[in-house]
Amino acid sequence: MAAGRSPPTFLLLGAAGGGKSLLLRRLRHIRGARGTGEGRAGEGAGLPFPELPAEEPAELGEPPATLPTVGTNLTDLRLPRRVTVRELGGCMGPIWPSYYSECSALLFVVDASNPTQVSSSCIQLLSVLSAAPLASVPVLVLFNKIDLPCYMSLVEMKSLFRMQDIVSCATQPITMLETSARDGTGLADVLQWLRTALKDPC
Ligand SMILES: Nc1nc2c(ncn2[C@@H]2O[C@H](COP(=O)(O)OP(=O)(O)OP(=O)(O)O)[C@@H](O)[C@H]2O)c(=O)[nH]1
Ligand SMILES: [Mg+2]
Repeated sequence: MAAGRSPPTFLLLGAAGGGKSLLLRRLRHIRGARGTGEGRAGEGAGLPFPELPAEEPAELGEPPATLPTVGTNLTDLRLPRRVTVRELGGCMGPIWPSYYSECSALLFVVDASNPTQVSSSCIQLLSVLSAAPLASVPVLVLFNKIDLPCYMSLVEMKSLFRMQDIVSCATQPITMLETSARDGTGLADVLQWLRTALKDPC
């Protein structure tokens, strides 16, 4: 990357309460090794924990408290290449499109423990996928909160979302993962996806 050029920006979207802020806090915590993961959103700098091995579920302890994101939450991660992840609060849905033009990759979080949010999340996802500026960005759909006893499995979520139809109609490459931002399940795979997306940002 040329000196002084801004790092690519990845957007983190999804309905309110799905777990975007906690996910970002956890990713920053994992990447806090060597002081390289620095938040910019006033939620504290990278913590001095060793980087967790990719194959191990993250031992992250109790989750830090998060507040609903009113506006945007910017976090820099080094993977080791620097990327800026911009979370847009679920309540900011009407202004999400203003940020699409700066987006190199997209993460979309769905609360897999909340059946009442499935249809609205599905509509939001379809709307995001049909946005022209996002036509060729890689997309990662995260079915989060799988630590909760009532969560819907990946098979169930794929079926409820009709993901097969969505994937076959979408112009973007779509990857799906199950995660728990609470206990760390799947976060190593999220980091791996981010690294791959960074190699070839749009
Ligand atoms: N059990 C469980 N709780 C989670 C998980 N991820 C987030 N939460 C909790 O869900 C609540 C909302 O999480 P946030 O990260 O603030 O949600 P958000 O998507 O950023 O919400 P907005 O900023 O309002 O769009 C918090 O109490 C989190 O601790 C998870 O994987 N499992
Ligand atoms: Mg948030």
